[in-house]
Amino acid sequence: MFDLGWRLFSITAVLAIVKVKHAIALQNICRTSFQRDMAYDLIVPNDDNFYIDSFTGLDKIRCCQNCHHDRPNCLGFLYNRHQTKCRLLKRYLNADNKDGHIINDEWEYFRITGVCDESWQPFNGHCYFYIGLSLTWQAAQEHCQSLGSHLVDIRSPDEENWIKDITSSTIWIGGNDIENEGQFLWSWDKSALVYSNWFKGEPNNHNNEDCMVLTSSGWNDEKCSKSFKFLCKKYM
Ligand SMILES: [Ca+2]
Ligand SMILES: [Ca+2]
Repeated sequence: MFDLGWRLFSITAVLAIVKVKHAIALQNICRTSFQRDMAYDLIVPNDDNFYIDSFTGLDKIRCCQNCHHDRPNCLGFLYNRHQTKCRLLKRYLNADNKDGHIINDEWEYFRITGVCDESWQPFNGHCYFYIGLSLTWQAAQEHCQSLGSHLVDIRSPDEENWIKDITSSTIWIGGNDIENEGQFLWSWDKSALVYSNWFKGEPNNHNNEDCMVLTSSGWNDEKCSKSFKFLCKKYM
């Protein structure tokens, strides 16, 4: 009798250890393969085309595991801690998605992380490539597009400071007011500037300036036909 009890205890203990090891492995996957993207927390797109699947009653680790198992289809997930809701995403959230979304501060957004290709430098879920060649704004944008990226958009002071650290002079950035004078948009996704750091007196449209540059003292509008070095940006 004692022997049977001891065996049952041993089996239970082994199963518990296996379970703990499995949980730790899952946590590691979630820590190394996914990154919280605070820029798009709270945003829950209405469009069903964003979602692979939705679950209720899962903890965050299980939600992450489901996304991990459905790679490469699953590019991230939205998790609501209070309602234990999990929504697997087949599209990245970006500024485009700010139309037709619900704002709800209970939702956290996690995206898959990756490693940047050679010559590209990682920062906060994106890869950046400084091109030390001076081109017109349009040619710079086309060059970035040929690399599967776009002329850099700047979404926060942190990002701007990081960009200044890896570039050394005035560079083109990816916004212009070509379509509507005075209404600057990031050209790759046509989104408005949520963050800006214009130099005093800028943008001044001096002799019809429509393309944006980043200088050491702030942003400026410049003639699109001028030539500057530039920085390309893409998602990991
Ligand atoms: Ca202008
Ligand atoms: Ca100007």
